[in-house]
Amino acid sequence: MTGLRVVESATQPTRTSVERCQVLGVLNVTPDSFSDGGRFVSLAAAVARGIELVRQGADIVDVGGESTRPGAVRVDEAEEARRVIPVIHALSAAGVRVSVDTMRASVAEQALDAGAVMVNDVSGGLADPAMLPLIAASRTRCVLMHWRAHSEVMDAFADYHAVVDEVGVELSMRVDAAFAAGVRADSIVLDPGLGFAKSAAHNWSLLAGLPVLRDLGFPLLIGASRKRFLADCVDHGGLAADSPLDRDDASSAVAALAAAGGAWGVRVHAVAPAAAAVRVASRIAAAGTGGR
Ligand code: PMM
Repeated sequence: MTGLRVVESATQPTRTSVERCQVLGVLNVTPDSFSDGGRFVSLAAAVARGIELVRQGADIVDVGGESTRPGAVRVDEAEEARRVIPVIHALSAAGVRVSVDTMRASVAEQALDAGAVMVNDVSGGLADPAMLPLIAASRTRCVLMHWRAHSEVMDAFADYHAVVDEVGVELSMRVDAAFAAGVRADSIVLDPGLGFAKSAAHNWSLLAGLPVLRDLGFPLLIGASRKRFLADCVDHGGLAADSPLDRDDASSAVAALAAAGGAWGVRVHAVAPAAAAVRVASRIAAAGTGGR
């Protein structure tokens, strides 16, 4: 595998097989996200949903104010902040661990001030040159996701010869950029970015390639929930169309398998079944290490 760098595990946060995979519950405060857009746009509805996600088993609530579905047009910075900051403030004040799903350093900074404990940047620091320096200065945990272009045009970039290797190399480049900005190794979580400039076949290959991506030496987050490629696995009972909500069972199956495969976390909309799935994986892993 040329170019794919494996980081020495001694300097990286390690995750033993019995630690439980983290569940990130998705809270999109957007009018237009593909599966939950428009449901939680009022502050009260969004906060109530965030608390409900924790009750269902979310370890972290991932709050986003900008849709990244294929073809989505960007919102401006002020509008994104207006959507997410009050929600993050209220949830953090209620004791919820919140991450902010944003590509903008200014929004991330306001979110950290409002109590967020993690920054989830789907562009891996590519969209805003101020993001990695902010992560370094704040010493906050960050998710660097594999990303090639903004959602409006990303489908044109779904071109790979060997998707797992190429995503690994491109993630390693983001790690290098993060290190150059002063980000600490133990702050970094990597994410292959399922659905972002990826075809269905690419997404399946990346899931199959989880062990290769783990060899990069960083915790891995997997975001398959409700994505279009899962429609293949859904029996529509004879109906032609499916909706994103029909993909929750398949999403939970991916959560279980990702957890069993050593993922640090899964990002899901339907938290309760995914929380059960990762706990099942954790029980099996624990039994396997000491039950004989
Ligand atoms: N997917 C979406 C949004 N944010 N963040 C990470 N780290 N990984 C993902 O796969 C990811 C993400 C798009 O899904 P949504 O519109 O349902 O939130």
